[in-house]
Amino acid sequence: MASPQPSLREIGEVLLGASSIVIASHTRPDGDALGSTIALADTLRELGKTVLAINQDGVPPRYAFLPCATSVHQPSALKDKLGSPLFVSLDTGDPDRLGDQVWKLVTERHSTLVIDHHTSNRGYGEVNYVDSESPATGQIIYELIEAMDWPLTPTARDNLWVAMATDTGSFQYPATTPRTFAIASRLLEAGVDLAWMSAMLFQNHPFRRLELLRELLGTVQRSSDGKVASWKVSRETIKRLAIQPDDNEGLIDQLRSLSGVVVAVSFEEEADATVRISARSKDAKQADVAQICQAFGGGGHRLAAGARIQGTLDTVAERFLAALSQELDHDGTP
Ligand SMILES: [Mn+2]
Repeated sequence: MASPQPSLREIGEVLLGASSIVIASHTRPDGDALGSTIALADTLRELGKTVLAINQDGVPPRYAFLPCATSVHQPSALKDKLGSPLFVSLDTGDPDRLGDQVWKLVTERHSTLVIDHHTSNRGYGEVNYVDSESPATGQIIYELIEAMDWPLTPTARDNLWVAMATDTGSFQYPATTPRTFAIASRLLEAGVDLAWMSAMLFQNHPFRRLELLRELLGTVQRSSDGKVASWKVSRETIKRLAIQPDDNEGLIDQLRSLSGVVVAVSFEEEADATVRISARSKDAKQADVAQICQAFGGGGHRLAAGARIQGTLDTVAERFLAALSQELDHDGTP
């Protein structure tokens, strides 16, 4: 069972007490998962530790620009060269999300440190630092570096910026706090190249993403009250455009950004007659999408959740949108 929350300094001491360390984060890694991993790994290397950063899926092309992105390896790189390292899991609420190869490594070791900000995290390590109020794991890593008075390397600085900028939706989501801006300000003072960083993050998309958007726009549906907007994409289209898993990241905001829309939903046909649903809410009081997705076997956060349902694209969309409109009709708001 998880022990009471340790202090950041205690976490720092755990890290200092290990001579070799493996750091991993969840599969299909995002900016926070990768940014936190690279930043912590670089900091610990600076302190003389032997560190290996791993991710079961490696670094997707979209994040290849991250400083030291090539220092993140796939689990096969581990072999036996590190002996019995301390294992650190970052930004991963559920150990299943580390991927089976990484999880196997964890269960072979005895010491696991978990640092995360997912509310659902039950503390599956020997030591767990879970701060669900933090908008990004990267913000926790920054606080750790500061609490320990460790040097902020240029690599850590840039990667922490990416972690925080992406997980806060460019400092827009409600979990963003004054502290987030204070840290962002310090990272800028320390030399983050904001123009380059923003160009890499937001103006560096492959053309096929625009082709995908063109297809999606042709399928837009809006509920009669205008509160739900959705679109869908078939397996055939995904194949024809050679769409990669990351290509649609953030596109759904085109729907959520509409005036009057409370929930945006994207339906994506997958192999095995399954449809992947992504739902984004603007207002958790009117629509808690985590709850709706849980009813379909999925999960997530109140404003961002998902599920996978068996069925055809049209039948799944119909079922999900019907459940959603019922929820919106009974939201209890005046
Ligand atoms: Mn995160």
